[in-house]
Amino acid sequence: MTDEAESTELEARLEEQDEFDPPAEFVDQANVSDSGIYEEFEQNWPECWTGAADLLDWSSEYDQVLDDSNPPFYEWFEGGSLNASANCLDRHLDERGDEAAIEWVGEPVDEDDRTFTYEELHREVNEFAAALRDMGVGEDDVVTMYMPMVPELPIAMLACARIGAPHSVVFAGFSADALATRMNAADSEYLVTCDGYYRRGDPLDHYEKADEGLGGVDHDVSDVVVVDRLGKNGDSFGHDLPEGRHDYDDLVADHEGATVEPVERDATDMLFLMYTSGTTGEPKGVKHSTGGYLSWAAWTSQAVLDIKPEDTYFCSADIGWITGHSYIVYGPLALGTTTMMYEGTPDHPEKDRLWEIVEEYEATQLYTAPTAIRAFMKWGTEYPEAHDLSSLRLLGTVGEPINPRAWKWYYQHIGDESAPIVDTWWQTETGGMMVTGLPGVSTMKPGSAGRPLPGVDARVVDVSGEEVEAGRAGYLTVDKPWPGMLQTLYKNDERFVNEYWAEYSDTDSDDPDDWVYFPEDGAKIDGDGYITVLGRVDDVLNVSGHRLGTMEIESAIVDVAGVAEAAVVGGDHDVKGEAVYAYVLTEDGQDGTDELRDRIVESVEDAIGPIARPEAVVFSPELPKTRSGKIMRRLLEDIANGEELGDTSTLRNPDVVEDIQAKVGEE
Ligand code: 6R9
Repeated sequence: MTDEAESTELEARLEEQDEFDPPAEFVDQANVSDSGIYEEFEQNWPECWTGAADLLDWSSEYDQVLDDSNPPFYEWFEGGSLNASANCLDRHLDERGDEAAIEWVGEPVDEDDRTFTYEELHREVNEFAAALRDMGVGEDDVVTMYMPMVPELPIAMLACARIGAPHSVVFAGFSADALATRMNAADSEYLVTCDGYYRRGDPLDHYEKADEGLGGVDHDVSDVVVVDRLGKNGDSFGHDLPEGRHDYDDLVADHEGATVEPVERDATDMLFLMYTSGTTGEPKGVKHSTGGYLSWAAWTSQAVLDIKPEDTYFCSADIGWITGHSYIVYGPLALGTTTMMYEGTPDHPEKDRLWEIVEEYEATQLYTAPTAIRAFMKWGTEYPEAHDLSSLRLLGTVGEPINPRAWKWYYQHIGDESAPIVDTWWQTETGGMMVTGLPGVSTMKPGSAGRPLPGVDARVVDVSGEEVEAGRAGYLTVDKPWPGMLQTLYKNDERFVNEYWAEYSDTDSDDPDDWVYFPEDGAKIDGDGYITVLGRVDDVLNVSGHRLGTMEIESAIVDVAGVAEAAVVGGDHDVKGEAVYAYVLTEDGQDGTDELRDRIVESVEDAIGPIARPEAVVFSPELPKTRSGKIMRRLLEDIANGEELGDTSTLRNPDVVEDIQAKVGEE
C-alpha cells in the first residue's frame, strides 16, 4: 500500500472511532495510573488534598486543610506558611542545580537561545529580588509586569514571590489603555517592562506603548524597570530612560551575588493578581493565594501533564495568560522539571517552527490551544512530518472546545497514536485544571474534556440547579471548593459573590453546601459522566482561546466619532474558534464608510489590542432590540453564522433583521 493510501485508510478508521484507551506504554510509567483515585478522593474529601500540599515544602505546617466557615471565602491550608519562589527554586538546588530550569527559545533573529539551570535561575531571581527591595517594593505591594515571552518575565515573577510582593502580569499584546486600567485598578506603583521584542523577525517598539500606558495611570508610579531585549542586538528604538526608570541589566549587575531570604507567606496570602475579561467593561482582578494555588498548580501538573523532573516540558501559551502562569512557570518549576519558553510564533520563519523546537529539545509534553491545532491542520501534515516528534509522550489542549476532527489530527499527526491527549477545562479563576481525563487512567473521547478531576465536584445542571439527564445540555457548576480557586476579586468581594456564586447559591446561608460556583460555561454530560464544554453563556467571547468582553469592545467602538451604537458578538471561525463581529449604528448624517470602518478597527486595537480586531464591521440601519430595549445578541450571532433564525417576534423592530442579513452578505 502506498503511504497515501495507508494514511487515508487510517484517517477513515479514526473518523469512526470515538473512544481511545490510554496507550499501554504510557500507563506503565504514568504518575497516576490507579483508577481507584476517584473513589478514594470522594470518600476522603477535603483531606484528599493533603497529597497536593505535600508536593510543596512548608515553613510551617497548616492547621487544617479547609476552613469553610465563611463561604464563599474559603481558606485552604490555613495556618501554614511557605514561599513560592523557594518551592520553585531553592529546594531543587541540591539535586537539580545543574539541570535546566528554563529552556528559552528566542525568535530566530540572533541565535541566542538561553538555558537557565536551577542554579542560574536562583541567582538571577535573588539579584532581581534584591533590586526590587532596594527600590522600596515591600510585602503586598503589587508589581505590574508588561512583558512578552522573555526570560526576565518569569524571573521577575519569582523575584516578587520571593519578597512577598504580588505580581500582576498584563499580556504584552494588550494596549496602553489596558495597561493603565489594570495598574489603576491594582494601585500598582511599580512596572517591569521591556524596550521591545521581535515578531516574525521584525523589532517591535514595546516601550512606547508602556510609556503611553503610564501616562494614563492616575497615581504616582515610583519605579519602572526596562528589560533590554532589542538594544543588545542593535535594534534599539533609542528611548532614553528618565529618572525613576531603570535598565534591568544595570540593576542586576548592581546586585551581583546578592541573596534574599525568601519571605514566609501565609498559605492564604496573595501570590498574584490576574485581570481577566468579564461581562462589564471593568476587568476582574482575580486574586490567587500562595498555598492553595501552588498546591493546585503542582498537583495538576503532576497528575494531568504527567510531569517528572527529567522531562522537557513545552507549553506554547504566553505567560501573560493564566495558562502560562500555572503551566509554564509555577506548576512545572514547583516539580523541578525543565520548562520551555518560546518567544516567537509557530509560523516563523517557517510553518514547522514548533516541530523544529520539539525535535531539537526532545520535548516530552506539548500543551497548546485548539486554535493552534486547527492552524496546523490547515497548513498541512508535511510540516510535522519533516521532524522527529517521537520524544512527545503526552499532548494537551486548553482554552476552548476542541472539535473531534482537530483532536484526531493532533492524535495521529503529532502524537503518532501513542501519546494520550488531555483536553483540560479550567479558567483564570480556577487557578488550574478542573475537568479533564487522567492520562494514565481515563478513556479519551474526542471533543469531550472528560470527567471532573478526582475531588472536583463539577456538575451539569439546568436553570433551577437540578442535574440534567445524560445527553442534555445545561450549565456547568462546581459544587465544592478546591485549593486552586480564586480567593476573591481584588478589592471587590461583592462582585466576587455576584459574578460567581449568586446564580446557584443561597447567599444568605453559612452552610457551604448551599454555595455553588458558576463558571458561566454551558456544557453537556454523557452517561459516563464525561463533560463536553460548549462555551461561555455570558457576554464573553473566546477568540483563539483568549477571553474578550463584548462590553470592552463595544465601548471602544462607541468612542469613535460618528458611531451611535454598537453590538459585538462572536461568529464561528474555523481557526480562531470565534471571531469578533461588530454591528454598528452610525449617527445621523454619518455614512458607513471604509474610513469609519478603519477608525473603528483602530480604536478597538488601541483600547484592547490586535487580538480583539473585528473580523467584520457591519453597518446596520438599526440594532435588533427586544421590547425592553435589550440588544438581541443571540440573533446577531445567528446572523453572523448564517444560521436559520428562530422566533423574531419578541423584537421591537423585526423588519431590521432582513436588512442586517443583506449587509452581512455583502461583507
Ligand atoms: C485556562 C483558560 C476560560 C474559559 C472557560 C471556557 C474556555 C477553557 C476549555 C474551554 C472548552 C476546554 N475553556 N478550556 N472550553 N474546553 N478545554 O483558558 O482560562 O482565559 O480564563 O478562559 O475558556 O469558556 O470559561 P481563561
